[in-house]
Amino acid sequence: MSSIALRPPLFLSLEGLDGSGKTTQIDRVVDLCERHNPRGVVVTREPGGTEVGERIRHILLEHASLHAQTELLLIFAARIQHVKAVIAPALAVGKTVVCDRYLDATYAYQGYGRGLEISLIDALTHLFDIPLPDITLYFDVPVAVALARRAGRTADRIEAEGGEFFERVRQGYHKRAQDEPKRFLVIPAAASLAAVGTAVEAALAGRL
Ligand code: T5A
Repeated sequence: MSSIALRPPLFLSLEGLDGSGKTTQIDRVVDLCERHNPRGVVVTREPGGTEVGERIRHILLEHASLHAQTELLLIFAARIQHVKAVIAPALAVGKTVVCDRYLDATYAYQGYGRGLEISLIDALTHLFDIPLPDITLYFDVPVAVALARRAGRTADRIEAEGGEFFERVRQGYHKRAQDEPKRFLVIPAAASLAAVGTAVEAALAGRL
């Protein structure tokens, strides 16, 4: 068994549709992680997390039009920088990393949403040695709930996609969760704020 398998779960990602409520719950997740790791917690996000990553985020979310393959490679460029400059160094000194969106979003949005080959995302992941999170909290909501929560807010380039796109994205997340049931903790996130918070605590109990 490798030494990686022996370390406690330190790398957590939060995933879900735009408007699923994951960012609202991140402070609770961070509090729980801080209680279990005296070395500290690094909170970060994708796309972003570094100076260059935040610049790429701006292009991804605000540029009028991008080819799907350009979008994918920009996401990987930002991710490589993020892994090398932030995630790997933090994990190496025993800190917990909590990341608002990460690799599963690429499978869900670029793979299932945009229709790019899953094998292409697999290949980039292996080529650039992108680590998987230990735990992924997936906030599951029907598309209609996510859209209603975003109502009245100006949509960015990806949020401006229609309901069918987000149905495919949700299917993509479901497939990822089915394929990796130990890593994915599925949170029924259409419930009230308090109920979702309780579900997050219950899901993480005994896992940190
Ligand atoms: N992207 C990202 C890709 O396409 N590929 C990738 O590989 C990656 C990494 C940016 C975009 O990038 C794309 C996906 C995204 O489109 P982002 O910055 O995480 O990703 O943006 P969003 O997911 O859009 O973040 P949001 O803040 O919009 O959505 P959240 O975090 O899911 O939702 P949140 O917590 O902000 O809540 C939305 C609203 O709902 C309310 C909140 O108060 C808020 O108003 N709310 C609730 N209301 C009722 N009941 C509850 N339980 C609620 N929980 C929250």
